[in-house]
Amino acid sequence: MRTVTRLAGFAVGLAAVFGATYGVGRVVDRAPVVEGRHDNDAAHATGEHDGTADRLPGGLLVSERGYTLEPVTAPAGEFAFRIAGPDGRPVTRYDVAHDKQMHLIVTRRDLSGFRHVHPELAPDGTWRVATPLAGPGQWRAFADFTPTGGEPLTLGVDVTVPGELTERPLPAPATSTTVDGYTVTLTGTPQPGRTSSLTLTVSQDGQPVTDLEPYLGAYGHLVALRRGDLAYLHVHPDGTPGDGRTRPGPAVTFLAEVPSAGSYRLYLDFQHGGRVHTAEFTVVAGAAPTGDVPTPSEPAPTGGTDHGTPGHGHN
Ligand SMILES: [Cu+2]
Repeated sequence: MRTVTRLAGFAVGLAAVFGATYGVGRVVDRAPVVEGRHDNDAAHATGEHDGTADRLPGGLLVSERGYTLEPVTAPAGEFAFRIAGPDGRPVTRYDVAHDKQMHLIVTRRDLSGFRHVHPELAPDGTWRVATPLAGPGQWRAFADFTPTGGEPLTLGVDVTVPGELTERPLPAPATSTTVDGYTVTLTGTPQPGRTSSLTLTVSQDGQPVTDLEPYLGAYGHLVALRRGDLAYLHVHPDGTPGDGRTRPGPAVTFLAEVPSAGSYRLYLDFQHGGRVHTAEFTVVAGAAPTGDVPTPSEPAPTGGTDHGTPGHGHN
């Protein structure tokens, strides 16, 4: 099927998504949230018509539009890389998006070991961070960034950490998980080719958490990785702190559209008690409805709708 990746309220197509949401992040950093909403709407509107939905999901390529992710040999305990620009030289100027110039996400190829960290940029263009690679395995590292003067990009590269490998089966789909003493519940099921609302609800000791803390300009960050190729979707909530309608929990709602049927691993980063926690879920898009499938509130988007029929998974 066509690779169609849309996020209602944000944009169509991953590149457009990053542009739109990162644009919001920049604006929100300076506080005028209302303009952020306009950014969203504008990006969404243009995305409907400019064909960007045909772009590949992010993270599948090590080099795209002239930019290349290059791991750099680093001392033990450190992970380092550069982004080579169209002129072949390391990029040293980046736009801030969601409070950071660089977001580095890693998982093993089996979708275990997820970490989302923020490296430091050296003047020569080398990014360094205490290694997020937690042990042996075949890892995928995603660099999510916007070079100054360029478009947002997510590049991916494989990294092998030698040692005894233990393949971890993908956890079964579930609608509830626990992390660091929090229980996080997922409602909603992604449907390929159309918009789905995903709501994650956080509780602690049986009580709803109503004082989530903004983390990188939002009450939650959701990354979705597709099983099989680790196509990368970086999704953001429907609403931002301080916009007058978005509450600090217990629920954080995302609007997402996955590019195809299949299994995805969702990683929700949220901050509470001064710490960032990551809740993980396996979801199956395009699975038979379980009686709990939300009804889209708007007409199905063009381009791929005919193939996203619930009940026809293509695993
Ligand atoms: Cu980040």
